[in-house]
Amino acid sequence: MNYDCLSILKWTEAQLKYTHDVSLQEATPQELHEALGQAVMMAISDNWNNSKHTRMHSRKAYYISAEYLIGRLVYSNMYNMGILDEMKQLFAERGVDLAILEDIEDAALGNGGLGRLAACFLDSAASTNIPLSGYGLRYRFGLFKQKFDQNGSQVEAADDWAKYGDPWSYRRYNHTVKVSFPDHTVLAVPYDVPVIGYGTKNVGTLRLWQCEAEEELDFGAFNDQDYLRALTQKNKAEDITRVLYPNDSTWEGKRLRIKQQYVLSSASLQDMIRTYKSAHGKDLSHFADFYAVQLNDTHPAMSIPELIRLLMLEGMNFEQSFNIAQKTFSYTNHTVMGEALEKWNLELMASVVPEIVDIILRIDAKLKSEHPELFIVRDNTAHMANLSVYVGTYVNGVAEIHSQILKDDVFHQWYNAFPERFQNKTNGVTPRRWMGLCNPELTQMIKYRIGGDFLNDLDKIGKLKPMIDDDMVRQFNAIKHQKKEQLCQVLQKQEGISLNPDFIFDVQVKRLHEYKRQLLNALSIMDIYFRLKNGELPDFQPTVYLFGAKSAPGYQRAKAVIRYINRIAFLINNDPAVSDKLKVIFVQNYNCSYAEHIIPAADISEQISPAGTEASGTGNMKLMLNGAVTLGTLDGANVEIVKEAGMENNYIFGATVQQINECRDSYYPRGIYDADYHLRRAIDTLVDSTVPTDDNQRDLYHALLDGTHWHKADHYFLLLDYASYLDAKLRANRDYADRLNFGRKCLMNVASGAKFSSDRTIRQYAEEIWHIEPTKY
Ligand code: 26Q
Repeated sequence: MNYDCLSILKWTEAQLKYTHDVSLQEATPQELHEALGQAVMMAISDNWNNSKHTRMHSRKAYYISAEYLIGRLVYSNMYNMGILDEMKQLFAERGVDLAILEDIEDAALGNGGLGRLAACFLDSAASTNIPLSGYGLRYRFGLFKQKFDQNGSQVEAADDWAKYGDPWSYRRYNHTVKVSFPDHTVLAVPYDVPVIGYGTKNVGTLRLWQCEAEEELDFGAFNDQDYLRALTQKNKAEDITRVLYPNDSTWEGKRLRIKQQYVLSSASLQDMIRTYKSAHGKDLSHFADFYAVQLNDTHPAMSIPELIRLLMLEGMNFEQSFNIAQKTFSYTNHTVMGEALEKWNLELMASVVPEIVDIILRIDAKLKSEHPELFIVRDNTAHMANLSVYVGTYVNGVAEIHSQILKDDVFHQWYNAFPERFQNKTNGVTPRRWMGLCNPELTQMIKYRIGGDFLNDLDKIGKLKPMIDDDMVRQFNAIKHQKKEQLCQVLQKQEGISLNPDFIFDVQVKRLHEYKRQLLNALSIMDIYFRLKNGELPDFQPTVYLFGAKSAPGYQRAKAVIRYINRIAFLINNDPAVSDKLKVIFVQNYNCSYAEHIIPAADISEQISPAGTEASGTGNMKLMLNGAVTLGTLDGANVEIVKEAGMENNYIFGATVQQINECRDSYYPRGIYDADYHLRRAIDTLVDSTVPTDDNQRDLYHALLDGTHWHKADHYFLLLDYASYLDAKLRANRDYADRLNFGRKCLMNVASGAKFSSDRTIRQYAEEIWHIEPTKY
């Protein structure tokens, strides 16, 4: 805190001078970013060092995650340091607009919710002085960049995010560790990223491992003029952290993925054992007294057998090592969908990590001797979630309803055996990035009204509630309009589209997945379009439906949905008959930075998964905090959002978990299709010639009405929920006409957001799972 902005500016100028020989005004955005980053790293270095030393001897927690979706760091780092405004000012005085750093690419070392949650947690731990560090992988290529071609199809491009350098990490070669496979040994080289707390001197650390070869060049091969062979070891090592797997919520068993997971697990645990020894000496029997490890889903679950293996190498027996591992680890589950749960074939695994398989088999034998009804290994397959429940202290879901489903369904037998292990930790988001940084206008308004900073104590935001009056609503509406104008400028620049900021902004931004039901949204838009053309909706308030989503590159159904939405967008946006009422935009390359522009501008937040499928959602929280009303099902954290903000201030529709379970066996979507003319007309556009169609769109049609060999018809209940969805959607649209009343609902959501700060979440992990205390400064 109290960073000296003028020094940072001077250092930036000096860096630019001696690395590129340019002035502040001449520098490219990339050069400026690099120099400013280095200057900021200098400014925080004492605090960072101090934070490491202060926590050296106390009990700490580690978050191990295969994904960290940290986004762009330059603004958020300066924001958390409390210097962003002053730095902008200083640069502006010298003729440089810091907005040029909008050109800097995101660090997207994650797919979606799970990766962004990890980033929010680190921000919150740093800001609340909780001694938590992160371990992850430094992928050379992050999540692919997305474009749409002429057909409206998603096209992927490599995301070489660090091609201009990465000023936000230090390479710490001296802490390199070795990780061995049967056919080669690789180096895992750590890169440390500072995690700057807001309103504190505390700076946490995210340590990302990058794989490199022990010998970069095989001189024998080189001398034989076999240049390709001379580089094989280098490539083989670097392949491991070359690319982030772009799947979200579907599991794929790949050799390279096991290698990634093992490097993450082994390198992190070797590193923890090294730091343990330097702080507490050689006797590792107290390991679990000083270290708590949180597994972000099962992606790092090989850490469990790896810790056991490492402790046995240090001379402990299996039982002792097992007990330490059991006390050390806890596991967070992020999905209930069977196809997403990691299950590794044992032969495949044994060909990559044979010693890990041996230990898993020993753990499985122990389990079966104690609990014959349970298993980790079955049909030659290791179930990583079961391993994580068995060799762990706690297992948690990420929203109340999700944690309940874990107990009732997914881990029912495990719950019977170990009821005390099951917990809930409802997700949260960092209010610094998702309010303070992306919506300074709203933040200012609230600060002024409740008198003082609330971004590191979001409970204070509740003070707004009794103060909401027409005057505040008008001010809120004006701010919302301003955020829409800003978004319109971004959309003009990024997509070449002009929009009217007076429209309702109805937003669905999240990964593209069948269970998230972007297709349901699209079908309702087609229905509304036809009705508008027929003059059936005379009072319809002009609305833009905005989508942002990436599909896994091999997920044909999801890609067909993207194509379909782009095609209806083309149809609707070019139809003069509705041009003053309806627009559809699918933005390209939706990412963290795009989210920071879209979310503050949203009026309506679409959270429309069938009840019981979305573990929590976190976009729903970001949108709520920025004053969008939720148009959603009783799923994931939506349940808690409307509990806090009131059903009457949101638009809830659709079947409940119970209702879905009750109707599942007799569900007959074709009956609904036959009985509902409007719905039928919308669904038919998947196969008739209203928009260009193709085999994949026909496949969507048949999946809805006929089913496939692996799923019954309409597996995600679009038709079941359609009528109540359209009803809620049109109700929200009608309500918007009363601007004061609608604005009041929005503000009630803002004022009810306290629970959804990840500061609350991380404190609960610290108290109820890790049993650690904030560091005192
Ligand atoms: C696994 C194996 C092989 C390849 C890929 C994967 C993989 C990768 C990422 C599987 C799943 C994911 C990501 C899951 C995810 O983001 N889940 C979301 O987590 C959020 C944070 O808890 C929740 O809010 C969302 O509801 C949940 O969908």
